[in-house]
Amino acid sequence: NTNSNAISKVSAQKETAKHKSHRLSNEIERIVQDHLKYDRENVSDLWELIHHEGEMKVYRREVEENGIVVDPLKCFHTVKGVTGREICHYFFDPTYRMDWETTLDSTKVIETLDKDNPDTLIFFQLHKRVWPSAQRDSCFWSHIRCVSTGEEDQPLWIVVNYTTDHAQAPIKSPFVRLVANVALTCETQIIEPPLNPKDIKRENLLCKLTYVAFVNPGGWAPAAALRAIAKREYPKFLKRFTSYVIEQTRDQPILF
Ligand code: H15
Repeated sequence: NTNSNAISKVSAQKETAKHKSHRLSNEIERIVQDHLKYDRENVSDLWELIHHEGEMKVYRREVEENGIVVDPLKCFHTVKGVTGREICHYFFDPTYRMDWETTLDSTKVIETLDKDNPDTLIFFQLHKRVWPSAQRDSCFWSHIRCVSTGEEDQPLWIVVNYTTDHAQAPIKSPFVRLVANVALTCETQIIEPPLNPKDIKRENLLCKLTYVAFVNPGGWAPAAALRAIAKREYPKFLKRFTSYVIEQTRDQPILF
């Protein structure tokens, strides 16, 4: 089964600490540490709550750079019955991307940085043309990682998507390149833990999810349309994606 195969390849990093470094190692380390430091912090009053539905809260700050909308976005959500590892796995693995993504025309992996430890992939994606301006594409490294916290606690899982250049993905008009720094961080909680950890059922699982997105459209796009799309699409993504993970894992053994 490709599913458990991919999962076990990534989990290898939990056991063995040593990995080959590659041309992106330093950048990845810096960006991941930044996300681990700041993302789970609660929002200040500079953030506006733009969507609240059940456990889901979506915030944004209206920011423009040279007349281009680059609104930072931050979402908190709580998902029942799944682990952080499961959520991050389905977000990272290209096998499932088109099952839950509704804003893409295509996705392609153009490089696996370390084949012995495939925790970093380079994606080239074509985004659906959604507003009256040029179609966007993106090229980014995507990195998945498990971070140990205290002895008692479940580890954190994080996926970061960060724009990069690649010889196999030159910028070609009429496409405009999106610039992004996106992170999904997940924390698993065990509610009413049974005496024997082996007896943990899906109903004992709660996953605290944080999703942070800094996306620069890379060129002019109508501000009002862009903000309306973001306000609609991010909550839609969170609902669809988390429901997808619940559905996929429902009858599967729990992956901690
Ligand atoms: O995070 C999401 N999707 C991943 C996996 O496909 C890619 C994303 C990324 C976006 C842009 C560049 C690089 C990487 O991390 C879910 C994204 C939900 C998108 C909601 C649409 C908002 C539209 C307004 C901003 C323009 C960005 C277009 C996607």
